[in-house]
Amino acid sequence: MTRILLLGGTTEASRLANALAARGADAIFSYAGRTHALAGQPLAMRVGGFGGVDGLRQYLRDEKITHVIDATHPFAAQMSAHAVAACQVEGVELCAFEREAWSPAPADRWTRVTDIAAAVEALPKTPTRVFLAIGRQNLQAFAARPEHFYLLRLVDAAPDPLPFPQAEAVIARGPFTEESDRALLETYRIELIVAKNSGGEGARAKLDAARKLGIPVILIDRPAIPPRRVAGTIDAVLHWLDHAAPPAERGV
Ligand code: 3Y8
Ligand code: NAP
Repeated sequence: MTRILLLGGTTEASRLANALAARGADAIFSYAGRTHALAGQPLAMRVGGFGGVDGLRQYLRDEKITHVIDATHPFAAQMSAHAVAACQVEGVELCAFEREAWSPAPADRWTRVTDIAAAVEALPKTPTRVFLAIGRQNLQAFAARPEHFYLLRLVDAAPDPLPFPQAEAVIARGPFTEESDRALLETYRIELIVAKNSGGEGARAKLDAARKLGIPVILIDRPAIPPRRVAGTIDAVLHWLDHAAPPAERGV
């Protein structure tokens, strides 16, 4: 009997949840619980970490999960690594539902960097008005460059004071549109964007607006994730679900 754990937190995960609900799949949607007022899902939901690889293994056994779909964000590398490890040991089928990384159009003015620290390094030497569109978890690294003005976009209001003297935060939960992001860039007279190469549709509006306005972008590459099966479309995931090897006989 197929029982699915869907590791969510992206636009693609929400779309896949609808497709699974439409076919009456026995599936549980999992959020980390990173934000308040999480978007609802048409599946049973669980919220919060599993307690590392061992906690996830226990959960797979307790819930008799036969298939895990990792539809987490490309920067949720720890969750993805834990899913690879736990499914391997427990003999549970795993498939990632991952969106392509963004690649530049001719008019894009992108500087690709490998990680957050490299993005800080790549900031201009002269004071600049920066849209720091990387969320909340990695802001501390930019405290080293207080000379810039930072516009932040957070899902929830920042609990503690921001780690730099010149900053403003807008509170918004995407997906975003090109026109609203263009208005944001113009209102705050943004001269540079720092963003993650998240891929997908929900976060790319700011890059399309930047291209139209001729604003340069520092784009952070995705972290490495251990090898696993990857599907790029909902149909490919559903095909895998229907044809993946039956769950290996698991010891009691
Ligand atoms: C908690 C679920 C859906 C999913 C929507 C996508 C699109 C909108 C764009 C910008 C970039 C950023 C951030 C972003 C986007 C989607 C998608 C995406 C980027 C929610 C969500 C959760 C999170 C966690 C949150 C992080 C933060 C990252 C903001 C829900 C809304 C910057 C990533 O305050 C915090 O701690 C926020 C943390 C991880 C990155 C960070 O390091 O701060 N996402 N985002 C999920 C959970 O608890 O499991 O709240 O309902 C989901 C979405 N965020 O259902 O339609 O699919 O990518 N999310 C990035 O890509 O750069 C915003 O502002 O332009
Ligand atoms: P992460 O760094 O890869 O994971 C840190 C820990 O958070 C994991 O080890 C796990 O805790 C828990 N966790 C992460 N995703 C989970 C999920 N879907 N269900 C249950 N537990 C989860 O993750 P992150 O980057 O903080 O992302 C957290 C959530 O936000 C994910 O759902 C992700 O899809 C979403 N998101 C992240 C980004 C981003 O930029 N990172 C962007 C958009 C959406 P335990 O070790 O205790 O099991």
